Amino acid sequence: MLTVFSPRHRLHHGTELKDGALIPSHEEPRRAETILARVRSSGLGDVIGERGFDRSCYVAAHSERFVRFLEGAWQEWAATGRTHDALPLVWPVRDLDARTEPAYIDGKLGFYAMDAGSPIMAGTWEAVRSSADVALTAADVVLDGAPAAFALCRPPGHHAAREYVGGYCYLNNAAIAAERALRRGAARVAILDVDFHHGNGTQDIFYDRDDVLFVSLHGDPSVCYPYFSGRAGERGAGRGEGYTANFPLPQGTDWDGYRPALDAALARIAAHAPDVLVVSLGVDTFRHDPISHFRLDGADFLRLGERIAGPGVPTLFVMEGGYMVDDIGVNAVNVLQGFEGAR
Ligand code: OKP
Ligand code: ZN
Repeated sequence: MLTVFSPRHRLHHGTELKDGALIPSHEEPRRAETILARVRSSGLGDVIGERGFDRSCYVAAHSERFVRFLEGAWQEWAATGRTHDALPLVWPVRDLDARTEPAYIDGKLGFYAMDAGSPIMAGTWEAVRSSADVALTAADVVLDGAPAAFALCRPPGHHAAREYVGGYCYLNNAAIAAERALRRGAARVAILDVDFHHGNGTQDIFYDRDDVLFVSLHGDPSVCYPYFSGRAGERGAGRGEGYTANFPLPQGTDWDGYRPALDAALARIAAHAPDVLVVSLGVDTFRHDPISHFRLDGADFLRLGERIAGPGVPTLFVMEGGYMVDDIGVNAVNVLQGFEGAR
């Protein structure tokens, strides 16, 4: 299958708060470079660059004012004389005013964030935009008739909601690709999120809709990030009722525990009869992932890809998480090769 990749991801490498210190983020450039190297050495297929897309493609999944904030945040921050990463420190929780956009950058940073996991630096917007363009380009490959494509996105996107960043994510690449599919004529889209963490942002964007089914397998949010979404009782709202399906699984889940939930997720997807399947592909379910708590091994990722091929739907893989960088290339490409071998 074709891979879409942009070297512009390198313009973003932020810091994160961990164990009382600001350290270089686990979401580092070497992640995408390692996957790219494995794509090439494995002979998966050709690698192409991203095309440019109009910002209306991002606004399809986000609000206009949120996209405007992302475009200008670094300039507003730098204009105050600061040169280090922009991070939020105040959030409008519960009965605080979560509707009115503050005028000052420090207020905006908290207003448009769920956590301090998505720092903004000088190159962040260009990298973020390139990541969304990678997803859009790969979506077009599938919509033009290819059975599958791989969007080697970085930074990831599934924690980014209609109006906030979080968890290393800024624009929701998978949601933007799903909107592209609808705009180009698909009647129904399904998103399968196999990243270890719940895709709260994708869920938020499609929660009240019945055209995009969102199905996620993830660590139980009562003990795993992002803590405040991903419970089994979250099933959608209004006409979207029944079009969100969450499979929270215990810490320590291995393939034997994962497979039945995966099969139930795939059965729900088949019932939706999607024209396009978007897979939010995180490989932080790996047993040696430094920030996650499942126990899949390398061969399990081949099996995961095989099963995803089951519904026989044109499939767009969008890269999300995975932080054991030495193994991320093999694990991600194993999913893609498992898929190719089974279809
Ligand atoms: C992004 B993606 C837990 C810290 C969590 C944020 C994790 C974001 C994961 N000790 N920090 O879903 O892979
Ligand atoms: Zn993750």
